[in-house]
Amino acid sequence: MKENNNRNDVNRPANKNIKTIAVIVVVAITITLVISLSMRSTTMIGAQMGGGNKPIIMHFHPILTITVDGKPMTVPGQIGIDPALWKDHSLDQYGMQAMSDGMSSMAPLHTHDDSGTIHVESNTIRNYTLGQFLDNWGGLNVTGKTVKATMDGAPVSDYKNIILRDGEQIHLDVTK
Ligand SMILES: [Cu+2]
Repeated sequence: MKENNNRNDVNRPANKNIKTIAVIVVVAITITLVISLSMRSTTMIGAQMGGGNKPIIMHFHPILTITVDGKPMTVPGQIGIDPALWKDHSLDQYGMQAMSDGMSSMAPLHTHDDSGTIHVESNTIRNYTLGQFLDNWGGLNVTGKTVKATMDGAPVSDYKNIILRDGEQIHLDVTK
């Protein structure tokens, strides 16, 4: 009995030490995780922000297709990026500013390719309209023409005021 008690007396501090070490290890792992996660998010925000850029907090993709006199018209890529396809600059403050690594600035409403996908990428939560995108592009001449619009297949009377939303399919039918 006495021997057993002695053994327990020896074992107890050993168990305590193991528990203490385990707690230290868990705390150390937690601290390492928290630091690496916060560093990663800092890097990500830094990459998106560049020089004086606010982070992009709104990013979604409506789709625009156009026919002019019955023929499909391509909505070009680089609208709101290529200066030749970036006619209106009144919304520039909500987009990406030019960065020191050579990444060019982008309007909050822009295209990357000619698929009709509009990229809405904004540093501010706010509504954008199709009219704003068309002004920004400056490449669709509707003077003296009739524009019939649908949004997700349903007719829309005031196409310029269509509010851009993710996945929305906008079609403009421009005729003489
Ligand atoms: Cu996008």
